[in-house]
Amino acid sequence: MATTAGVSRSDEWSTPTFWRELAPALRIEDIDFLSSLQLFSVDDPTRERLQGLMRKEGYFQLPPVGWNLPLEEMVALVAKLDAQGIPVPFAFLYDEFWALFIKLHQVIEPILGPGYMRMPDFWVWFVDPRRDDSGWKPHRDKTQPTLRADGSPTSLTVWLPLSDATTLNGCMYMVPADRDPTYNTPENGQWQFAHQDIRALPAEAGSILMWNQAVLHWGSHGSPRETRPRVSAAFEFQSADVPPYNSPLMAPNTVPGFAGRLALVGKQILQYQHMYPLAPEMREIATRLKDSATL
Ligand SMILES: O=C(O)CCC(=O)C(=O)O
Ligand SMILES: [Fe+2]
Repeated sequence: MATTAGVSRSDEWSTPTFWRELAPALRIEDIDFLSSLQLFSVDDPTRERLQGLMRKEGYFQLPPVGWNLPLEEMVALVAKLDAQGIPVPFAFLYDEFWALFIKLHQVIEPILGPGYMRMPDFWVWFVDPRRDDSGWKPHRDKTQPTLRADGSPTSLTVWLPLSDATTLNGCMYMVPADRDPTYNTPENGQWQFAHQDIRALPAEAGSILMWNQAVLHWGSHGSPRETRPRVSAAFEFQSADVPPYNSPLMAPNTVPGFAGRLALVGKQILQYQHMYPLAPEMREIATRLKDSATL
């Protein structure tokens, strides 16, 4: 049932004006900014090391890099969204959140191959340990086969901490592929790993984590002893030579316009509702937004 409040909120949320006023320090459809981003470069030995880690352990982590993006303002925006009861993936209305992933082009391409695509799958987390929040429970991002014969992936998840992710505010945990007896087997729904093989992945703000979509991982439960929330953003990508895992796929150097971003945010809220209780009013808004533009 459409409630009046829901309709007026989704009307308000449908205009860039509302979002520009909410976060004046961030950009929306600043074409000059988006077209002049400096991409990180990766040398040959690093590329080979990362490809090897992705095949062997199923993931890698890189220390903080100089993003040349306003990470603190991005964290402040996510906190503000959360405080106002706005689902935090609305952060992807702002250019800076797309810029993060565009800048990683040369890190992603060697893993997935030329012509790789961005999937319409992204999320943002605000894990507040003071209110007993957790990250996402244990899962594999895909249970169908997503690995080539040599172990390299046809899809991956890029996960970026914008604040420090610690063992007390819900950092990621991983069962490395080479320690997981059911990894890449038809029994991958049964988890048989040894507890000692679980790896904590604390990560400073600005670090880079990437994992293939077959590894088992989760965001942990925070402790109220920690006061700083864990803020992170993730996006998924796939190789060009396998059928789309979701649609619409996007070229990784393009960014949808404001209307397309709104529709994509609506899609995310609906497709990840198994991870969060979704209030009927929010489901209504997400549906309206998803249907508001052709994806
Ligand atoms: O951040 C989390 O808690 C979960 C992240 C995750 O599972 C993913 O991005 O694939
Ligand atoms: Fe995941």
